[in-house]
Amino acid sequence: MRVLAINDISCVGKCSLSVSLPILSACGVTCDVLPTALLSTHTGGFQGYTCLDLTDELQAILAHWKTLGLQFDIIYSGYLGSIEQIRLVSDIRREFLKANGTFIVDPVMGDGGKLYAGFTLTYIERMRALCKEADYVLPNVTEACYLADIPYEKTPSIPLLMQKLTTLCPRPIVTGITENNVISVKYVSEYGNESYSTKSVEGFFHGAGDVFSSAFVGCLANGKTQEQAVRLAADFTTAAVKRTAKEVPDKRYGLNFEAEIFPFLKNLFGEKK
Ligand code: PXL
Repeated sequence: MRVLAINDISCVGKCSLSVSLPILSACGVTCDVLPTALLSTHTGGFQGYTCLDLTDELQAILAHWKTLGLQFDIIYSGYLGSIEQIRLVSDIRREFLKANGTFIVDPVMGDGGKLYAGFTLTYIERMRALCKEADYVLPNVTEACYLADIPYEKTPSIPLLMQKLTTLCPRPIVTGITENNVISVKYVSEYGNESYSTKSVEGFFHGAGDVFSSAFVGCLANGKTQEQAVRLAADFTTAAVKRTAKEVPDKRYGLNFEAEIFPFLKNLFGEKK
């Protein structure tokens, strides 16, 4: 099983590739990487971070890969620094995804009701088009509202949100919906709208979306169903968030997910979920 993770490398702050690589490897999956940008830290809360856009290098890497005839079972995209990179990811899907492969888009654009630095309305428009090519999209609630073109609410109307998102992608999975001490993942199955909730922890936890998405991909790569993958990934993320709330004073430095990998793997490989 070969997964291609397309995402940035934030050298410090535990998000994107520095989260996907360890989690997918722990899941027993080959994680090949296509780094979209190199940042000194992620952009959430640090001042003065550096960012090297790698678009030109991506073209050279892809040209080389073509000569190798590489094909992937799963392509999973995350933080894309520019509209040009969105177009490139669409090309990569067409050229490098196996005929029966799975394309998963985490439309990383914002959180807490706001877009991250550098993202624009045109970017959102292009991201909608990329979502139309995906088998699964994994927005948080902020990204979901932007994609669905509805005003941001912490707890939006789920039927409306899911109905709008399914016009983009048949299987939207929206993370981080908080209500009355629980945090839920809302998703769509063949039976309609579904929800999986765990106990919420007060506060904002950087990189939680990347931990969830990477674990979800790792579970699918191991043959789990969508529902099983949602549950396993949500339990893992919640456990990491709980631990981080107790152990990590500065939440910009990301989740202590490493300490929860072993229990996650026990659930993934050992127990029925
Ligand atoms: O975790 C999402 C993310 C990924 N990559 C970069 C980011 C962020 C969120 O702020 O800044 C560079």
